[in-house]
Amino acid sequence: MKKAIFIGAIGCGKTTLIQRLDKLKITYNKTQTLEFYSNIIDTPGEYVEHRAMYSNLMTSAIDADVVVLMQSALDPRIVLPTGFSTMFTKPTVGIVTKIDIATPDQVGLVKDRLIDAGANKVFEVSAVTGKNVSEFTQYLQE
Ligand SMILES: Nc1nc2c(ncn2[C@@H]2O[C@H](COP(=O)(O)OP(=O)(O)OP(=O)(O)O)[C@@H](O)[C@H]2O)c(=O)[nH]1
Ligand SMILES: [Mg+2]
Repeated sequence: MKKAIFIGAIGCGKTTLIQRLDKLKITYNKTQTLEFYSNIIDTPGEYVEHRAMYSNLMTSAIDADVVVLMQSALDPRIVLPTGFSTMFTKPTVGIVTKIDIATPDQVGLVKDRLIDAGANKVFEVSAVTGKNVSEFTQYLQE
């Protein structure tokens, strides 16, 4: 099982996806600091929204096998700069979240954002309905 670190803007759905993956009760729980789950490191969105906190992400990622960049399909912002993943020197994948409430165009735009940030492969999931979550689980197990 790969150990992953989840990185993405405030509210993009990192914790909710972990709750789904770990079969926990899905409940809103704002991440305030680093949290360690069975094989996933959860980070607060603030770490990526404020560049001064990038160093926290770099330090936290040392223990991970894969960096997972996440963004909500409803969020068209450029949250992660071009080549963001190069600071980690780890395999990097992306996840477009909240596809249950987005249009294909919204999903496509955010997928492009994640590729630009350095994701080599992008999953499109809904943590709420569970759509495509098994593909990501399989990737972690490979
Ligand atoms: N419709 C829908 N809502 C989602 C999905 N994933 C998360 N949400 C909602 O988005 C909100 C924020 O989700 P979180 O998982 O707490 O987001 P986060 O990325 O952990 O946010 P921080 O802890 O602030 O960094 C919650 O109200 C979730 O219910 C999804 O796949 N679909
Ligand atoms: Mg969270």
